This record gives sequence, structure tokens and C-alpha cells, in this order.
Amino acid sequence: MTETIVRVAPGDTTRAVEAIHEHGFVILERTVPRAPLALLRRRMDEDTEELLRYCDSIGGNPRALGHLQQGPPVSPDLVFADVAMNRAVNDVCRALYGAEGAEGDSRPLLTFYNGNTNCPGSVVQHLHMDGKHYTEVGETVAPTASVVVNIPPGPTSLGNGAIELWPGSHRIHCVNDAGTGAGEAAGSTIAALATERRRVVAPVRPETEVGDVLIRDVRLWHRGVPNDSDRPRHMIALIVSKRFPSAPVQRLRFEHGCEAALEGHGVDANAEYVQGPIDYLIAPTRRIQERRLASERR
Ligand SMILES: O=C(O)CCC(=O)C(=O)O
Repeated sequence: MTETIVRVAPGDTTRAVEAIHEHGFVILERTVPRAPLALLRRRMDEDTEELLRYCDSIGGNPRALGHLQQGPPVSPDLVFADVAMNRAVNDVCRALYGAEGAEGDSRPLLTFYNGNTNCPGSVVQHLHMDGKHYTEVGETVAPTASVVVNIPPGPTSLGNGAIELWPGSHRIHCVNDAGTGAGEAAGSTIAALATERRRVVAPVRPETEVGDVLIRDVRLWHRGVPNDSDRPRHMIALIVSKRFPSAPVQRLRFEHGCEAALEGHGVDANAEYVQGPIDYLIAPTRRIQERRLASERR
């Protein structure tokens, strides 16, 4: 049986791209230095406490129980080029999107900078995609044009809720219930296909060491699973997308001073630099809660 978890060294761009095309994901081993990740992990542990207190104050996490929308800080002391603009990751994205050797405006774009924290006691999420198919049912599925780059600042294991991935599912045309392909939609179309798919290719849960990076097509089916350990498992999530000149893109907000880490790399940071502090921690969950309440009222 073909091995569906492909682990490559940073710099093995060709094999990484092949794995993403075939399986929908790849792991770049020992790619991000440990020092910035240790700083991020410590801060994200503290932030989890605050975010959980906020969730308690609004009647609970508006997402699946125990699965927090928690991104890293966006201030210059904790935004690192090795994390947000990692050379090996950027090279894979450029090769994926055919931007090799290209300059300036053809660079891929950073379109998301946030993350997921899986807390002890969490539940199994609905199987979902983080992005949608742009092709119609019956058409050939389009090549990868957007990837999630997951960078866990600590180790991930079967015990602490390593993400579940469905190899090759990025090439199966389907939509989530809401039709948006976005995060927490119930995904009953996927659920209907999952039983059959499992017989063809079983889901996997790759464990990772500190410094490993998971790159996955946004259309890959996946879900969070219970964290049976006694501490939160963080996973920074960037999205790096192919640039389509006609598509509008929303700029990402970082504090002044982050330019040094984010500018001048092979991926366009797509950033707006503003006077801090930016509410990077609570605001995303507040927005999810507002959207949820609005949809319940409809
Ligand atoms: O944290 C994980 O393992 C996956 C989380 C996820 O897919 C989500 O929260 O939408």
C-alpha cells in the first residue's frame, strides 16, 4: 500500500510538491528553529487561559467544544521570519504555484495568520475543508492554489490530538453544507462520501516534532480530534495562496515593527502595519460568536 504520510527535509521542494499533488499534504521535517517556537508556545499557553475565560463569559466556545480559534500575537516581539516567512515553506508554495524565479507581483500571498488550539477534553469535529473547490462537479478538479501551513510550537501526538487528515481527498469534488467550504460547516456532503472514501484510503494522524511543518491543500478533508493529554496543543495556521490578479484580497493586520520579519521574502506578506495593540486573541472568537448568533436568528 502506498505510504500516504510523506516526510521530507526542508529543501526537498520537488518531493514536497509531488506529495501535495498526490496526497494533499506533506510534512517538512525540522524546518522551523526551536527558539522562536518555544517563545510562542509559552505565550500561547498563557493566551489560552485568557481565551478560555472569555469563552466562559459568553456561554462557551462558539466552535466545537475544546477547539479554540487561537492565533499567535501579531507584535514585533513575537512575529518571526522563520515562522511566518519560512524559506523552505515559501519555496514549496512558489514551486506549487509556478512562481519559481518570478519576481514581485507574481509572488504567492499570505492570506491568513491565525491558528487552532486543541484543549484537553475536546470533542471530535465535523469532517471539513478549509477552502472550497472552484471547479464545478464533473469538471477536472483544479490544481492546488491555496495551502494551510500548520506550525505546531510543541510536539503533536496521538495523545494530544494530532490532526486527522484524509489523504487524496483534495481531489474529490464536494462542498460543505454552507456552500462556502469554510471551517465549522457541518459538511454533510463530505460525511456522505466519507464511509466509501475510508474503504479506499484510510485517514491518518501524523505526529510531529517541534520544528516540523504540515503543509496541506485547503480542500483536504480533516478534523480536530480529542486531546487526551493535560495541556493544550497549539497549531499556528497560515494560509498561502496563489495570486490571482483579479481576485480581491483582504490585507492582514500586524503591528508596526513587524515589517522587519515579514517583508522582502518569496511570499508577499500582504500586510498592513498599524499602531498596536491589535486584539489578535479575542476578536476572532467574538466574530465567530456574532456570526453564529446571527445565523441562529435567521
Ligand atoms: O486543531 C486541529 O487539529 C484541527 C482544527 C480544525 O480543523 C478546525 O478547528 O477547524
